[in-house]
Amino acid sequence: MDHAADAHRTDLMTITRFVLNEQSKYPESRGDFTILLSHIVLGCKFVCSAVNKAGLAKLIGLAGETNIQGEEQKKLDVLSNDVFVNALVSSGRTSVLVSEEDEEATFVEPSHRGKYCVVFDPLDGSSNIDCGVSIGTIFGIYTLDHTDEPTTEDVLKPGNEMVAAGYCMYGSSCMLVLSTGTGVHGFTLDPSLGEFILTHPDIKIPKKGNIYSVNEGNAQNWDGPTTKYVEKCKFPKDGSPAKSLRYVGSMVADVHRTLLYGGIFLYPADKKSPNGKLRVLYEVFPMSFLMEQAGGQAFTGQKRALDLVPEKIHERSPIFLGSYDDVEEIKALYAEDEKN
Ligand code: FDP
Repeated sequence: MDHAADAHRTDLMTITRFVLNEQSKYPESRGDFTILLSHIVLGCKFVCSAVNKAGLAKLIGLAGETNIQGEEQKKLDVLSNDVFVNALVSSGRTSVLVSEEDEEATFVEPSHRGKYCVVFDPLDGSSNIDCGVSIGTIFGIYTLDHTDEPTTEDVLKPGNEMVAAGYCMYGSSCMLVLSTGTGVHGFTLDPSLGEFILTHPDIKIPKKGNIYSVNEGNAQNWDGPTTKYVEKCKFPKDGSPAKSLRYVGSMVADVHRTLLYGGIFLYPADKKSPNGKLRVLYEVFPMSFLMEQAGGQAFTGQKRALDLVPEKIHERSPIFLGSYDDVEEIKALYAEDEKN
């Protein structure tokens, strides 16, 4: 530990201080968003601690199994869901919650309702949980624009209506990346303080990158433009160097790397999954929101991802997101394909 450097860190920009600063720019603001965010932050800290202790605490395993004390063990994703639902409901600032873990939306009791709707995946990248690879929580926030009884229509809105989005990555460090529509900012959890500290202000994705990220095991089922694009990444004909392939298989980790290093993340449609795999509300929208806020793009193969209007809460969509120029290339291939 660098104690000398630590001694100089006396003016820390915590995530709460950051959001309060933002809030002070809007005199009419009553602090509801700050309160909501502090509950999301609490959920992230809890899940981070559970993920770190997973092996020790015997949290890994099937939901429904019992431990030696005869207590039911919860799988990490079930536990994370409970933590976030409780944190969001108890914030008193939400009315509708959509979680990847729950088939139906949760409608908050009138006594606890507030003006926000939150869509989230409490623990994304579940296939990586049991081997200790980075996983994360993804969230998107809408405002409720009426005082009538809330319905699922309140979250079946295009991503461009989100007021904030973010993710928390439980990796070699725990990092929360957030956008409230004024750029993208990264906060790293200082475990000794229990606080997320601003470490990556105003993240901008490089205009072009040299990494592509995709599950190439699905290549035999891809459509023409995706096949051509990946071929171009590997065998460029314009003299540029071939791109490197990196694929963790946890969306949060793959998107985080893409945001910081540049390049493109693809989860395309294929013959077996014509709508791709990733979920519109709590995977595609929040990550697309962050990418655009960082200067990149997000495209579905047909349109700007944030312009999709979901019809169902667990709807899926193909997604291509990342550096502006890299996404331009895949857009051009789809446009060409449409002409033929
Ligand atoms: P997982 O199935 O492990 O939960 O949507 C979930 C997700 O992971 C994403 O995090 C990840 O990007 C993608 O699926 C990985 O899918 P493949 O295993 O099909 O590549």
